[in-house]
Amino acid sequence: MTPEDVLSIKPKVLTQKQREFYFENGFILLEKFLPDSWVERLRSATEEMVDKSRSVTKSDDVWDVDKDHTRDNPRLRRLSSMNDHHPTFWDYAAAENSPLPDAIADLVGPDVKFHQSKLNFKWSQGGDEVKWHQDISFWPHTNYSPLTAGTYVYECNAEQGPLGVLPGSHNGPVVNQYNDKGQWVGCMRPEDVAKIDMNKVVYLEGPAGSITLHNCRTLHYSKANWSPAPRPLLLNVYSSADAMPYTYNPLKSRYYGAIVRGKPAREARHDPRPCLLPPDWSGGYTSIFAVQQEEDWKAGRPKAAAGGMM
Ligand SMILES: O=C(O)CCC(=O)C(=O)O
Repeated sequence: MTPEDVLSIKPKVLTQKQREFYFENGFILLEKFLPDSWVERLRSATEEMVDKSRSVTKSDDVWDVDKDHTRDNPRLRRLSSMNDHHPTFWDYAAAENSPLPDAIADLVGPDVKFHQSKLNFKWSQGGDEVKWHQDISFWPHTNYSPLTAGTYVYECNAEQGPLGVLPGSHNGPVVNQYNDKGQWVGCMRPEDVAKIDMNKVVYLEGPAGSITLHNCRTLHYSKANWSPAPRPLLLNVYSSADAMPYTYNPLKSRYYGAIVRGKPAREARHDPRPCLLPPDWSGGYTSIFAVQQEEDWKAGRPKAAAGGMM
């Protein structure tokens, strides 16, 4: 559906103004969108998972742990596909009584498909930055309806590394995310970052239960978290049902491709604009944190392992 088609359908939970803002700017912040009951459920699931991570000694397909992570002092970068690891997360991503998929339907149209999820912790006192990037070339689709919904489980203020977005960049080109050796680094080159007008960047801070929504072409980043509190951000990626991914998806989930609102597509919709391709990740991957720090390349791991499915 085009933005005009989406806008012609009555919204479920967003206002028409909010939808227009999203289409014009490529993002929107829904401050304190969630009722406290959802915030409490998500906090309790997050805390259970942090507790589980105490037995983790090194990063793997599920956990991306900080180098100082220990049983007594968990320090996490990411839990991949959190929806597969705690039922509350999937309820939130898909259930009839969750307001999140309704908000997505208001932006992509009534037929909504789930793509992937991760919980980025950005731990206190040094949780990694996420460098400037666009999401779509991590997981190209036949059209540009995919978007990422971020949920702040706790308050996120300026010191905690909130998401920073460049308004209108979703209408610009798809950027290069390979370094000058032709290696995938999942972020823009420094010389391209230098061209970004930082005065235009909008930081999406908010109280617990706030939702960030950004389009898959929108340029975004987040600074390191030097505050005393971690910043767990639940990230769920969705698209319209007629957007078909066409590269290998290393972020396995039993919910991959699930229709969470409406019905499956009969036809794929194709956007003619080109898209940068990621490497072939069929041999494995780590996470956006590892790939942007070039940890795999530095460790001499092979091409496929140096992926990083967001
Ligand atoms: O965790 C963050 O601050 C940003 C995450 C992000 O941009 C991503 O995973 O694509």
